[in-house]
Amino acid sequence: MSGGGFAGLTVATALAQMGWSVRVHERARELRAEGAGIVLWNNSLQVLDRIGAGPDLASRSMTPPAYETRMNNVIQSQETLEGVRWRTMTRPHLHASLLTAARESGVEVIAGSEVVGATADGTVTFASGETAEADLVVGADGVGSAVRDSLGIPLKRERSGDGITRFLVPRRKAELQALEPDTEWDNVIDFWNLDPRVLRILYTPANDEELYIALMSPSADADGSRVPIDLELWTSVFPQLAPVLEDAARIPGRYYGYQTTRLDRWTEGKVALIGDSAHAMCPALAQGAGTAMQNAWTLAAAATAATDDMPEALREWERLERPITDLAQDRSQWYADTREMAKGNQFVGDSIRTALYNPTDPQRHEVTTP
Ligand code: FAD
Ligand code: 5PR
Repeated sequence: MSGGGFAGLTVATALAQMGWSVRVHERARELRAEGAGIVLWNNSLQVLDRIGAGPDLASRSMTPPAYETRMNNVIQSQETLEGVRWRTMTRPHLHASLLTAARESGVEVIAGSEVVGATADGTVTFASGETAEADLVVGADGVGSAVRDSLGIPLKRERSGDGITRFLVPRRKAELQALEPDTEWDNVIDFWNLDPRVLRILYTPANDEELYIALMSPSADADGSRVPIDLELWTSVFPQLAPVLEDAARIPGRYYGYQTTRLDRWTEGKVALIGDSAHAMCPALAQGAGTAMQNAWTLAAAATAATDDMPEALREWERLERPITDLAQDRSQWYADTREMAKGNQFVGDSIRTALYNPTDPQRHEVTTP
């Protein structure tokens, strides 16, 4: 395994539980998640349940009463997502739950170990100059994947005009309530402003104490995309969020431009790619990590079921599993390009199909609707 992020830890844990001996090589010296908060849906929550990380995570995450969308502070929709499993949480909590599950399953996680490449026959080369042989190599090393690049798989990268800066700050619910008493501050609230200026704040409670906020602006807007944030600008547009923006302004922050990468293929011989290394996507539908964990599970199951021809088993895995990820990637790109999310009521039809998918259901490819 190259990479100890959400994809790498999930596939490692699933494989170990299926009887494999697994080693994760993580470049960073410290095992922890960067970034702020995250939203997960049924497709990844099913996988977390199956690998035993569900209860630990459930105690440190929440399901808000509704996913609300506002335009110029006017409510467009409050989607209660009846019957849909979804949870919000912090990235450090998700990472810690996965790391615990991995270790309890016997996965060996080696920090400070950088992979520089792999070959189709299952040879991995490390920055130290050492090499290792494996029956299966997984490139879960993120959007800049060294494993992917070393295989020379052709890819297309698309950058969007908008981007986002993310923060984890204290909830300050009572202060927010005082400023806007009629608001349900446990909701996810997507505050859009398109006219006269494109500025948006996605407000996501992650648990009782922590709030995830994502501040979006076009990269061409120098003040909107500045870090640390321009507090005066953001509070002038979103005065009801002033208490939490003041906290965010004290954090350095990093502006991240939306991007999508699409690969010709996800596998090469005994090597498979999952997560951002294979299918980095815009965050609109909150499915980057979700599809990473979904594909981690299905890859582990497909590799375990493989008889003698691993490369063929991996190709078949991609053929079966890729369309549902491509769908999320295409829809997310479309939302990022059009900003259609600002209209609300987004979690319907094709935009919720990937979220509802259950990668652990053995019958999943027989029951999909035409
Ligand atoms: P990463 O998390 O990037 O992990 C890769 C790991 O590999 C890292 O630990 C890295 O240090 C390591 N590594 C890299 N190179 C090497 C190497 N050469 N050798 C060894 N190790 C290496 N997704 C959701 O599902 N829900 C959301 O709400 C959501 N919100 C998002 C918001 C934003 C603004 C962005 C940018 C993304 C969001 N995503 C979301 C997407 C999600 O963050 C990613 O899709 C997910 O983190 C991908 O996981 P990964 O394990 O593939 O990659
Ligand atoms: N949804 C989520 C998210 O984190 C972002 C977006 C949508 C959960 C960005 O941070 O559209 O940018 C988005």
